[in-house]
Amino acid sequence: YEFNSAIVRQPSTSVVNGLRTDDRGGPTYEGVKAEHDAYIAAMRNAGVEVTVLPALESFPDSIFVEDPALVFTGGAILLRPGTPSRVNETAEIAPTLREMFETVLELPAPGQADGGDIMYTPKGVLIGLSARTDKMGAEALVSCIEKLGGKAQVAETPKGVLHFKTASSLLDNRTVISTAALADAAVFEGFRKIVVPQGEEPAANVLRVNDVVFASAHYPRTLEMLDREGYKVVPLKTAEIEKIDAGLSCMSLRW
Ligand code: CIR
Repeated sequence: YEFNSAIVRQPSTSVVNGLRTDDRGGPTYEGVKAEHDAYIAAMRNAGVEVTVLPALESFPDSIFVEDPALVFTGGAILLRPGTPSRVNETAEIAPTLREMFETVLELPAPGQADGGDIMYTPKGVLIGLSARTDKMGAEALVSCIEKLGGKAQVAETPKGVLHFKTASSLLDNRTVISTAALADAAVFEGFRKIVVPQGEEPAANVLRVNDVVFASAHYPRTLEMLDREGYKVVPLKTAEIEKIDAGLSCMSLRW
């Protein structure tokens, strides 16, 4: 969670048509843009140099740059997002990554994996299986990560959430925050666990950036809990992006 650099992408006006599993009404472009602007400002405040890529009108979900790629200080991996409308987002971000990283690997077909299912931890990378990340994708990704000198293991994602990190996040080198459904997961054995209160499940997607934790401003019990645990919390609005199943980690690639 110590990052010097990040990539984000401006939302397109088509973001109002972003994918969602449960239609609670679409977000407004202005609302998403305001949340995104505040996110970029918070990243910069946390000491991160942010590269802002231009909006892509033909890809409503392309603001969520975390999904088509995976980055490490030593290289990047181009992923194969697990939903048709997002597959070609990889080709859109590839030139930027090839410019910024010397080593860029590609997840081989036909496996699929979304970055939202991937969590970096000091014990290695965790890859959650989900509707977007299949076994073939996860296993091929383990090999790619090993080629970059890392290690990885595959985990299950609880039913009913989009991504592994919709329900869990790394808070520090020994602590994860998660929903109750994921708290007992074998892959989190050995970690200290903070469980979000019932009714605040979306709050499990936080983003630790250097000294601070970005957390959704809409879940007061979780904010209080993080504060009590001694984390420096930066509350950020997520009401609009949540309408299209997104949280705080999705909006950047960090290294
Ligand atoms: C999607 O369904 O792909 C987008 N509407 C939300 C993606 C959220 N990404 C993430 O959590 N990494």
